[in-house]
Amino acid sequence: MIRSSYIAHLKEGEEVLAGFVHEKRDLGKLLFIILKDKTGEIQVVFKKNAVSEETFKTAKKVSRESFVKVQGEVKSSEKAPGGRELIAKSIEIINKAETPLPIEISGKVETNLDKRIDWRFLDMRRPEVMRIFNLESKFVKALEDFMHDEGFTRLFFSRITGEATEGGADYFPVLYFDKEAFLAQSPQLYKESVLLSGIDKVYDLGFVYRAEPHHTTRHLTEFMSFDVEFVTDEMKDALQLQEKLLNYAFNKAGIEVRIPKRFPVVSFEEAQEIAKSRGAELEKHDLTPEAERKLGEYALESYDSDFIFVIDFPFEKKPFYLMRKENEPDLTYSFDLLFKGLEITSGGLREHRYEKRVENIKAKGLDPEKFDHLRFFKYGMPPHAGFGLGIERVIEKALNLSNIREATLLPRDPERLKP
Ligand code: AMO
Repeated sequence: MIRSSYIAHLKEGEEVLAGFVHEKRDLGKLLFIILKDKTGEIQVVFKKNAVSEETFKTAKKVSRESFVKVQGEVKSSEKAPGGRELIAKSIEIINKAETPLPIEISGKVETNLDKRIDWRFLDMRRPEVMRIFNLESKFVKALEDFMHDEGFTRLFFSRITGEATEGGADYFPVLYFDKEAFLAQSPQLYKESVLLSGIDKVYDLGFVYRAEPHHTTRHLTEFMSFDVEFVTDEMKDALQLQEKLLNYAFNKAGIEVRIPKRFPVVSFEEAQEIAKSRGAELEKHDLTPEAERKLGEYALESYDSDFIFVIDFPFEKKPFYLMRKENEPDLTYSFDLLFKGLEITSGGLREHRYEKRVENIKAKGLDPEKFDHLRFFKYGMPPHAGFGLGIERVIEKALNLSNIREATLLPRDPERLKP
């Protein structure tokens, strides 16, 4: 038996605990070890006269962050942190930690992020780091629960593809025998095409890949994309679905954010004006990161909301698969959702009509012959909409972290492939 209880669930009486030595204090005849596991910490007391000489010696020499098993009696104690302590009878060093530690994990001194990620699994022994990934796990479970309750089917789309999903650039080529292949930039063309089957609500969750040589706090080359697609002929259904989904998931995961039932919505044109009036540099056909931040401030000040939709983006900077507006073909039925001033989802109403879709591809200067999925669009494709949500960005913003890498277990960027 490795343990009789986790630390947070201890009852008074005899217990066996296993965990890491967080801290050691040697007072001569008394020795304190702060033992931690994933649930919490407890003070373990070794009294020289109450344990064997062997036990006391072992406790004295154990190095910080070693994995140990201790047996003893849990007693309530007013002086002990957390109101209880373990009076030790024995200790076993199951696996010792080398000294010195490669990074500081006591929380007393900050190690820089890059170094921490070099040692990610050790870094996770800090409760505030562990918390990030526990919250992510809860949040994702809530997303999935919601989708199932709403009648969505979870499908698994391949991440090896012969099609450049998002329009052509920024893909990782793969050595695939004698063929040209890429790591998928998104399951976009599959999640749309499958609607031909009769399944009318689908989601997928998995890594996607972008060979963007960015060195920013919001870009990864591999990120977890929550992809949703469903049959509808109105974009507003996709906005509403996101409102309900995010309200449910944040609430279920116990993450506190300013989230109204209905999110404010502004058009791209209005968004540009708002950002400009707040001093942001603009780009003609897209929101700059600075404009996104200004819109985040605007949403908070005007609507007490951490969320705001921007809709109707120019076709110029949006992918070919979006439907262009009937009377304003330079614009698309599209949206981005900003959370605390950062884009966390994008999507829209898609072009489901074969001929128009081909036109869109050509308008982007792309060759329809290169898009295998098009053939499915000839056989009764229903109108549809959907979106993709970047999990790491949501967690980063939800916890007010300053870099997407903080919210990514094993970040991949142009420099990093380890661990
Ligand atoms: P898009 O490329 O906007 O859309 O991506 C969707 C969401 O994914 C996140 N994201 C990223 N996260 C980390 N690093 C990156 N390099 C990165 N790029 C994007 C963002 C973004 O909002 N197929 C469409 C979605 C759709 O229309 O359904 C797509 O991939 O949170």
